[in-house]
Amino acid sequence: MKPYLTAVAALLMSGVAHAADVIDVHRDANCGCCKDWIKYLEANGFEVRDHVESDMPAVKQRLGVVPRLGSCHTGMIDGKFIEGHVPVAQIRELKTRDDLAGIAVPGMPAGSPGMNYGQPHQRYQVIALTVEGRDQVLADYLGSQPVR
Ligand SMILES: [Cu+2]
Repeated sequence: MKPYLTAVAALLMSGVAHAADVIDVHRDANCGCCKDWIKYLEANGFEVRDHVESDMPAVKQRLGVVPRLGSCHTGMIDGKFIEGHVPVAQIRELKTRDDLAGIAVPGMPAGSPGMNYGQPHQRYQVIALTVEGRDQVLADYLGSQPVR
């Protein structure tokens, strides 16, 4: 390969390697923990497009979040939802799973990413919704730590 072609190829490949994954986050204007989750995503290399909404229940319904999995904000990546304070490990897993419609941490458990306000950490699960509409447990956490 000619030197300049090698340089172009290297440039293209570095562009691919560094392209950040984009997450669209829908949230209410007054949600502080939603903003803290956005900061957490950005600190972990995701690019966030922030959408302030006036009717989150309507947004959730439109994006396919079933009420039993509901939390505060709703993220979207590659057409799949990320509901609530989901850790990045499961967001990366979601990207590889075309059998899933989305993932969720229902409620707002203390100690989950973006929910660190000094309360004792709670146990919680990351739950996936399959495209067939079934729940599937992806992970168990205590605060920011996986539990097995
Ligand atoms: Cu929250």
